[in-house]
Amino acid sequence: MAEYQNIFTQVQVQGPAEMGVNEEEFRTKNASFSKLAGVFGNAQLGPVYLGNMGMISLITGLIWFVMVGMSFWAQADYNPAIFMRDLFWFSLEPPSPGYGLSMPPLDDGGYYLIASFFLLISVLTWWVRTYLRAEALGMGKHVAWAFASAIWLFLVLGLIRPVLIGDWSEMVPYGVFSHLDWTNLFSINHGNLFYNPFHALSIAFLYGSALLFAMHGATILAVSRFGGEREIEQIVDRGTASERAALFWRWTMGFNATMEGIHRWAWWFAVLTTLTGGIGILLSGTVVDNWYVWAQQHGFAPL
Ligand code: 07D
Ligand code: 07D
Repeated sequence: MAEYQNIFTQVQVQGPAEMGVNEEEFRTKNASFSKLAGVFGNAQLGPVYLGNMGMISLITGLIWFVMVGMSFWAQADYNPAIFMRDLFWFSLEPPSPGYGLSMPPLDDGGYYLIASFFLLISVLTWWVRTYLRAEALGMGKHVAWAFASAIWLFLVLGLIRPVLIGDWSEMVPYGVFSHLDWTNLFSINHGNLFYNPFHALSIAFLYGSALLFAMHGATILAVSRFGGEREIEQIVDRGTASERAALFWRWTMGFNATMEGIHRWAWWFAVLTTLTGGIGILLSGTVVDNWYVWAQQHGFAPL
């Protein structure tokens, strides 16, 4: 009756809350249960580890968020209806060009730079948190290093490239559509980013990540009736869900990943998306000004 359990047919069993190993002072003391959370993942919520890095990250992240929100609030002329109506169109802009790397007046990017400082601290301390929590659990640091790849692109966009060019005005504005306008303008300013091979690589890894995610997710769900999601117990035995999943791909494509290998594929595709992306952005305006002209010179755009 309760054999085949996936998101549609699952039975949620609930025991006492699992509080985790080594009670630590930085962990909250209580846990609760949510049936809805259980549909998507584990039904137990909490305890959560706070710790120094977590607290610094949350507080500085909140300061950034409130500073951006206060700017939007002023742009709405302190009118709640306008604030809600135009929320996606407000923008906290970086300094105007010309200030170089000096501190501009508060109302011409100075406030933006202070907010950016808090965002930087928030993202970096969250990275340290992922590293330290993994270490505390005796885990590998794979999550932290994957996150570091995203942070690489984030740092190139907002810190490294502006510093190399020597002007804070190169930074990305904080706003829903304004950051899309910035992205579009970046491409136009550098002669169409489609001719940047690192942008192309980044896209291939992004699309590849989606493809791998779909293939792996689908494969495991398709063998969940044989217990395929219990990966470790599956690897060594014959006739298991794992073996069927592998055979499925060997029969359809002539090649199959292993239970370990598929996760390495997924990790590398995701990591390479932002790793190659960051290289592409770093080169734009520093080494290569116009990617279309560059492509013409290198024989893959018509002269
Ligand atoms: C689903 C995990 C949850 C995260 C979410 C994002 C904030 C920002 C702050 C309004 C997949 C939370 C968002 C906290 C609120 C203010 C001031 C991750 C998931 C839900 N973008 N971008 C979005 C960021 C850049 C681009 C959405 C951040 C580059 C395009 C969201 C950064 C360029 C499109 C967002 C960043 C770029 C988006 C959904 C940082 C080139 C969209 C994101 C810090 C890479 C899409 C209206 C999402 C959209 C979108 C956040 C950087 C391009 C607001 C935090 C400069 C083309 N971006 N973005 O789901 O709908 O991510 O935009 O670098 O089409 Mg962006
Ligand atoms: C932004 C990593 C940093 C984020 C961090 C998260 C918080 C919030 C809160 C959880 C996303 C911090 C989080 C603070 C936490 C909560 C609640 C990752 C980020 C650390 N492009 N394009 C890419 C495509 C065009 C342009 C990458 C496609 C046009 C620019 C990707 C197309 C023009 C940049 C990609 C297309 C243009 C990019 C991003 C198609 C505009 C970049 C990968 C089909 C008109 C970025 C080298 C990513 C990059 C980038 C895809 C078109 C501009 C592969 C599919 C030609 C300026 N583009 N693009 O993972 O790396 O981002 O480029 O047309 O900077 Mg592009």
